[in-house]
Amino acid sequence: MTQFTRAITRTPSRSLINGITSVNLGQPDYEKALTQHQNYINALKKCGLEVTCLPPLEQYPDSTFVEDVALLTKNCAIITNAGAATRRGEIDHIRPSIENFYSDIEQISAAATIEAGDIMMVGDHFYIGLSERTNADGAHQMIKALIKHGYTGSVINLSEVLHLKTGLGYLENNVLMACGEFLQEPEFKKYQIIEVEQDEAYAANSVWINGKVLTPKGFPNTLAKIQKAGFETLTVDVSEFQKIDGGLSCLSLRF
Ligand code: CIR
Repeated sequence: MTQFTRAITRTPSRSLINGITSVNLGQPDYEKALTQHQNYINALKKCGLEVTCLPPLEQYPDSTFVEDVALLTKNCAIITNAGAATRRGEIDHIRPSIENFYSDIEQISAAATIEAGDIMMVGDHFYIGLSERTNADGAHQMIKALIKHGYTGSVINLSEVLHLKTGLGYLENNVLMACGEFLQEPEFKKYQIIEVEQDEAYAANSVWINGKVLTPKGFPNTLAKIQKAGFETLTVDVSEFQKIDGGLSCLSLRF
């Protein structure tokens, strides 16, 4: 079971209110987002992580979602190439902070696109979602880089949600939270599934960190299911990030 020691986050920029969105929940309230972000960092610290918080990037409204621009593992760091054109420049700003922790950094090359919200780690295996943001070439390059560093990878098709982890969260111990299209996925039959109902779909993106499960506030049925499965939970309000399609996992790189 992977134990994490560190996390990287980025303070939301004022431009956050113009982040890409597919939901109709209104614009985020910036001041509220800042408070929620601070509470999120505090929750990461409660899970035992040392958090490096990077400064806001006004030119990139979605740059607080640092998870998408890199994959950090015990063995390697791989910088992605965002599928969303407005997010591509974020990689140049994440690199210096990653260089503080990794000496050998891989980079997915242009034309191939992949966002790490589409990557779910299960032990030494990485599932990669083929989505609007992640193409086959991106997945292929990522799997090649992972194999080079002692891991394996495979692809999962998705069509209903933004990223693979929008509808999935691996809680270790063979337990997988799943919603919607992923409930029928043959590849996931081997896991103990916690089914997330459609009206609580946002809570499928809950995150296991060092024995605790971080889960978004406001989804009581899913919270009860996670607790019933034996996990200690920590709930954080991230309503302002939900308004621009951001889940709990995408607000940090954990390694
Ligand atoms: C975007 O569309 O890129 C952002 N508004 C949300 C990114 C969420 N990231 C994630 O789920 N890993």
